[in-house]
Amino acid sequence: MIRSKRSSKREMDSTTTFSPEAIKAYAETQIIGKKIHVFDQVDSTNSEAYRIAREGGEEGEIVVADCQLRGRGRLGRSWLSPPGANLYVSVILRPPMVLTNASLLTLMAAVATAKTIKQISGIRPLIKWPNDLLVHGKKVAGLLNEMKARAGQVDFIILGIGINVNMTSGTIPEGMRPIATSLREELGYEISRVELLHELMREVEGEYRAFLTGERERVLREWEEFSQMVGTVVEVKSFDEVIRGRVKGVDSHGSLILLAPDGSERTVIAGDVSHVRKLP
Ligand code: BT5
Repeated sequence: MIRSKRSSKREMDSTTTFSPEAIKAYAETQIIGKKIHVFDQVDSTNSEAYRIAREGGEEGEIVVADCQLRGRGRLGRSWLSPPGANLYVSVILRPPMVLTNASLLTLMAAVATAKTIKQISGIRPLIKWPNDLLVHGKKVAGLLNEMKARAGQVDFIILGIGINVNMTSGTIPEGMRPIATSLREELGYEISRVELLHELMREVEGEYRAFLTGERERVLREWEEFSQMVGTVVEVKSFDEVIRGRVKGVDSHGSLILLAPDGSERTVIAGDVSHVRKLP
């Protein structure tokens, strides 16, 4: 049943059709996408979702845009968001959890995004802690999670997910070409953004349900499988410090655990992994 729905969707959905009707049709999820806000363009889907959540938007509402005028990365960086090509999605969640566990949801979103890409394109991306998805060493997707808390409890979290789908290298500024790619660049053909979005909604819902029902360890193990960082030697730029060490894993708060050369253990809560090397 689902299969036939999907294949008929594939036929009617040209790879460039990204209409609200196509996006809203055939959505099979119960929580994620219970309400879908579709825009031709916004400053940032995260800013829009944050506004909606602050005004009472419910868990599972999502914001999707064809184009972002001021797509945001972390730490004030920007996210290249041309029209007609990629996915820019923000999901409102209201998990009953304390603030300190919130970064686990970044790992959960990374796993859901990696599974989506694998399912639709057959490409298995590598997750680079905390929020990058790489193919052949280049970034194909990025995550920006933002939240509002009250008295140590999460009020809402916005999962912001950007996937480079059909962007061609000609659209990517020259300076960014060595570090950015898209699924189309890797596959050599276009894929349907609508189909990718529906799969993303299913995967986020599946991972989020697992998360809520206490299967956090499973989500962490899936993250480790997709990241393949365990055992590698990395340098992490974290605030004003550069920390070197061998990756031991991620802890139950989503922090990266490193074994420093002196044998001590370091817990890194935020930062950029600037160098990854496999040791023999
Ligand atoms: C991220 O930041 O990777 C988070 C990206 C999140 C984007 C989504 S789209 C939907 C939602 N709404 C938003 O406004 N944002 C989210 P960061 O780790 O700081 O990486 C940013 C850096 O990646 C930039 O400084 C560039 O070097 C590079 N970059 C920018 N745009 C890119 C793109 N489209 N593809 C690959 N790399 C890009």
